[in-house]
Amino acid sequence: MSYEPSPEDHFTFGLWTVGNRGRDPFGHETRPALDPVESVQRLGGLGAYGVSFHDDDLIPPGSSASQREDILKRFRAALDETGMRVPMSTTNLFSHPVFKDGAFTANDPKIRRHALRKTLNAIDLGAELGASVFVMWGGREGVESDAAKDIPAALDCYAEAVNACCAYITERGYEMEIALEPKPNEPRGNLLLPTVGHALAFIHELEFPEMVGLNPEFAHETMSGLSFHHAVAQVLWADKLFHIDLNGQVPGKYDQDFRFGSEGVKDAFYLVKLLEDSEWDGMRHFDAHAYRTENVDGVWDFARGCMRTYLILKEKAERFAEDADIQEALAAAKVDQLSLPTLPEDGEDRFTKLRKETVDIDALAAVGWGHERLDQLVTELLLGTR
Ligand code: GLT
Ligand code: MN
Ligand code: MN
Repeated sequence: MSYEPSPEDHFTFGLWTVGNRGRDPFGHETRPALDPVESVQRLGGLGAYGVSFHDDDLIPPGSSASQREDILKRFRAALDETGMRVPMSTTNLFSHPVFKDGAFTANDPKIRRHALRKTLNAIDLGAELGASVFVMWGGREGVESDAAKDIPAALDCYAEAVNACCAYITERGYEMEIALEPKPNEPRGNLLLPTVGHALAFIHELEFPEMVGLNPEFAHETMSGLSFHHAVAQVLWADKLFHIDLNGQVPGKYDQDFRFGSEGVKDAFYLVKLLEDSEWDGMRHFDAHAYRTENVDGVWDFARGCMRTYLILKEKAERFAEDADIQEALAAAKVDQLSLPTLPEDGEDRFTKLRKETVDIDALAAVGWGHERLDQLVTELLLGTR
C-alpha cells in the first residue's frame, strides 16, 4: 500500500493549522505568514479534500466590503482550480482583547452582542463558500477568578447565543449544523463545556438540539487524561459526531496540537478503527500544527505526516479484522457477546425468568479473559511485527 492520500479520504486542514507561524507564549513566530491561496494549492497537491477557516483567517479584520470581495474571488479561484472544498467554517472569538472576559458569556451584554454579530457574519461567510458545519470553540468562555463569573448565568448566555445562531441559520435557509468543541482549559484557567460529556448534556438544554452536535478534539480530551476514543464512541452512539479535530497530545500537558499520531498512537489506532468500522462519513479534519522548530518545508512534511499516519492506521484496522490470532483472542474475550440481549425476551414474566436462571458465579469468576494475549497481539500489529 502506498499510503498516498486522495480526496476520497476526506482529509481537511484548517487554514490556521498549516498557517501556524510557530509563536508560543514564550517566543516569537519562527515562520513567515502563509497566503490562504497557497495553502489551498499545496494541500490540494498533497491529496487533501478541503480546508476550513475562521472568518479572520480568510478576511483580515477591518477589511472593506470591496477587499472582502477581492479576497473571496481569489480564494474561490484557488478552490475551483484545485477542486478543494470548504466543508467547515468557524469564527474567531478569542484573539481580540475585547473577548478577554468571554464572548457569548462575557459579563457585558455589549460584548455578547458584538460576539453574536461577528458569528452571524461568519455563518454567512461559511454558507457563501459551501460549509455545512459551523464549529464553535469557546476559547474565552471561562474564567480564572471564580468570583467574577456566575457559571449558571454564563451557561444561560451560552445557550441563548447557540439558540440564536440556530434560528438565524434556519431563517436564512442555510444547510448548516453547529458543532460545539469542548476543551478543559487554555487559554482560560477553566473553560465552560470542558469535556465531550459536558457538551452533550448542554445540547439537551438547547432550543434546537437536532441542529447541534460536537466537534471533539483528540488533544482536548487527552489533556484531561480521558480516552479520546471512548469520548468519540459515545458521541457516535448519541448520533452527535458532526465533525472531528485530529491531532497528537500527551495527557496532562498544555494543548500541544501535534501531528496526528505523533503521540498516543494506540488511542489514535482505536479511534481510526472506530471511525472506519462505523463508516462515519464526516471529514477527517486535522487541527494541528508543525513543531516550532520547522521552516515552511517542515509544514508540508507535517501535513503529509498527518494524512499518511491516518492511512497507515486504517490499514492496521483492516489487518486487525483479518488476523486469525486476534480474531481468536477476541472470541476468547467474548467481545461479540456484548451485543446479545441481557434480559430474557420481552413479556410480563421476564423478571421471573431472569430470577429463575442459576449460574455458577465461582466458575464464572475463575475465567481468564485473555486480555494480556489480545493486547500484546494488537501491540505487535502496531509495532509492525505481524
Ligand atoms: C484554535 C483551537 C482549536 C479550535 C479552532 C477552531 S481555533 O486553534 O485551538 O482547537 O478547533 O476555533
Ligand atoms: Mn487543540
Ligand atoms: Mn480544535
